[in-house]
Amino acid sequence: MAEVQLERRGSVAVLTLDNPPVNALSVALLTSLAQHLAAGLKEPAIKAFVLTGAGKIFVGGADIREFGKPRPPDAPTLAEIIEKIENARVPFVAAINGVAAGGGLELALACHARLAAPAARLGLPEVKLGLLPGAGGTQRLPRLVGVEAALEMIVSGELKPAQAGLELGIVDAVAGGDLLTAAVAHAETLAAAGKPPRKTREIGGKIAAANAKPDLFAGWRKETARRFRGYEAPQRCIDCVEAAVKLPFAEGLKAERAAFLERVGSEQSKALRHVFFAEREVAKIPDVPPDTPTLPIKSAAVIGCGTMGGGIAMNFANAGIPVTVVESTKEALERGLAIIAKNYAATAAKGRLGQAEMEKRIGLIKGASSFEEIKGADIVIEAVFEEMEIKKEVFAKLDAIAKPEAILATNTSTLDVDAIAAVTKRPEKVIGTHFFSPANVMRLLENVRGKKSSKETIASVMALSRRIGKIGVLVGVCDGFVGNRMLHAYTRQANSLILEGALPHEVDKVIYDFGFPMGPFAMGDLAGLDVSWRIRKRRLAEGGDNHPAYIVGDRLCELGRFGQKTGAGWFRYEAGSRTPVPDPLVEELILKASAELGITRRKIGGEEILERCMYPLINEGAKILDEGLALRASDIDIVWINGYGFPAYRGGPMFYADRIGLATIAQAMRRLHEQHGAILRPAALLERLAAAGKGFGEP
Ligand code: T1G
Ligand code: NAD
Repeated sequence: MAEVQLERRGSVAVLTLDNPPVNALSVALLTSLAQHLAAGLKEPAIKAFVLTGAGKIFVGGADIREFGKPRPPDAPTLAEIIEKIENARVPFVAAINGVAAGGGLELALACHARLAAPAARLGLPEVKLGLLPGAGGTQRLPRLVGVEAALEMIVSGELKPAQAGLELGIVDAVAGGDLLTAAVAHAETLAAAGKPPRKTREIGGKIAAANAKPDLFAGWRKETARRFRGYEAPQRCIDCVEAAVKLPFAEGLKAERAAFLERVGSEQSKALRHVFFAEREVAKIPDVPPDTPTLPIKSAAVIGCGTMGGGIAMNFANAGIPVTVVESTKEALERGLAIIAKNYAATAAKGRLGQAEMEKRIGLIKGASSFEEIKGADIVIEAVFEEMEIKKEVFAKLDAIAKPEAILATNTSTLDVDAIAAVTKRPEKVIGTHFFSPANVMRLLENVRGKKSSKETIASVMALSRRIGKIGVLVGVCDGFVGNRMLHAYTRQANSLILEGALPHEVDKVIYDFGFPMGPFAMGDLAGLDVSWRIRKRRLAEGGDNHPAYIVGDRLCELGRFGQKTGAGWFRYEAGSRTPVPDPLVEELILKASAELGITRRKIGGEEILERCMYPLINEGAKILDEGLALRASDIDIVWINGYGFPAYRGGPMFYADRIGLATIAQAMRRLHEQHGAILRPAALLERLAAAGKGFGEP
């Protein structure tokens, strides 16, 4: 039950905010706090207050689940409580015992002093929820840390460690010993000083300094528009900090409040709040309870040190786990290890990794050319060529050599994990761990559950995903799993559109403007057109349909145009540049293919391009959900946001579909089905939910 506990320590009242798991400032907690304040501030024997949080967290902010929900009319607001604290007759000291985020930090900023535990972290991450600090954070933080430091914290939403909080001037001290004791002593000192408590709102020096830089905000708006392209909240944050500089405190506070209320109702904030909870839901597997035992992973091995293997190995080293990479030849091994060292050196050169830490990580990666050397590994991840026979051969050898409890995982992007597991005597220990390129950077990890993967194996790789800094999403076995299967539906339509009348740069512009980092053709050039060409040829060899949509893509590959790595693909690339340049030769190939297929080219507008690319992708997501190959629609959103650059401020494809309305999407799919045939038949689940007036997000 959310409540505030009161403990008297002499003349100091300690108020502990208790609302597990993160002491979110729910209506219930704020009500309890308001009651204690009302009583305590009337109690003359109380000379000071200390605020702290129960457990390991100070306060995780306002209760995000309550946004947009009706509030009891007489419920106290955070802003009202903050006013009471800042204007109190006695000093308030915040004892920041852990994370102080959002409204939690705003509460601390209203106190008259702040002490932090060494492990505490402080920040205003509201912008990540499409919001802005709505309880004085944009007005009080600049007064404490200066305008530019405040802009950096509020626009990025990053949490700062306690020591940085001290250096910035947010906290007055980092308490090495018992925090509460230090805070009570500090409160007694302030009370004994007999001076009116220092109000953050009255600290003006650092604000005034900003007036000397007239272009400050224009510069921040320009840079922020580039850094957070498409996101609305960062700009609103800048508006509010500017108000702190340009307006008297009370006016600034009003401006912030109005901006905050506009944000709460915005589509982008609804989408980003959905993403916040979706990122936490992915870890919950209905039939794998949280207390399922997991295999301790103390050492790892990676088979194949090519494009993916090297990045995968770096993830383990980055998490402090010793890892051995095995290659088929000495040259390939040396090449792979050299690329790893080069990647680390590049990160260090950007100042994002210290020399000692770099050497430590490289030291954790060992090369080997025989499987014998990895027989002690707790998990082995295979990342060899995408050929079934080679993978089966590797798994049969691993099964014979690896210790019985070891997990054997495959990084295949399309092949049947069950077929691979079947060549081992431990299919319960086999699972897919589908990383995304570059594997040491992309946050997404599709964990592919085989028919026989045990709950322990699943729980172990889901826990490992978090440990190596990935978002693990559990998916089922099918061709391309969740991400690549939907990608296939999307790129197929993009390829059809250029045969019907559009050009690659036109399609890419629509998708770029929608919020993706790049369109499907530039993305193909980045990933390498030969990768999907090889998969198409395999599918054809397995009796798959030879749809003409890829006719131009195939011809580019036959010409050796594999994209950036060959200097040309759908676009041309100047030496040393990654900027796609439209190429008349490609346009010629496209016009020729249209003519060959007897297609009369037509003008295709942006709306049609967007619909034709996004709706079939969503439709494929509906099929995947219906087949039970994804646990929730929000899991699909997390796959697409973290693996394919779907704009998070649109919530992911399934959330985006729900905002448009499934009836609209179903109707459009029916039209596309009529025009383009069975490949675009509306998914049964889409039709069912549309008919029921429901969304993918509803149970
Ligand atoms: N409200 C409601 N639920 C929350 C929550 C919050 N603020 N923060 C976390 N949870 C839930 C979360 O969904 C999960 O639930 C559980 O708590 C544990 O979370 C006026 C308007 C604090 C750093 O943006 O960043 O204040 O899945 O797994 O890894 O200006 O949670 O178990 O059911 O993330 O230890 C601003 C959000 C709010 C911070 C802890 N605050 N939280 O990380 O735990 S807006 C934030 C976090 C605001 C004011 C404005 C992290 C954390 P479940 P967890 P963690
Ligand atoms: P790659 O060709 O870059 O690397 C494969 C490496 O495996 C080569 O270095 C090769 O020497 C080595 N190898 C082959 N047979 C071996 C054996 N028997 N023992 C040891 N090493 C062996 O390929 P890649 O792009 O890294 O792809 C590897 C796997 O990851 C494939 O299954 C692919 O589908 C998958 N994948 C690739 C990407 C991507 O974007 N490239 C993304 C996700 C998954």
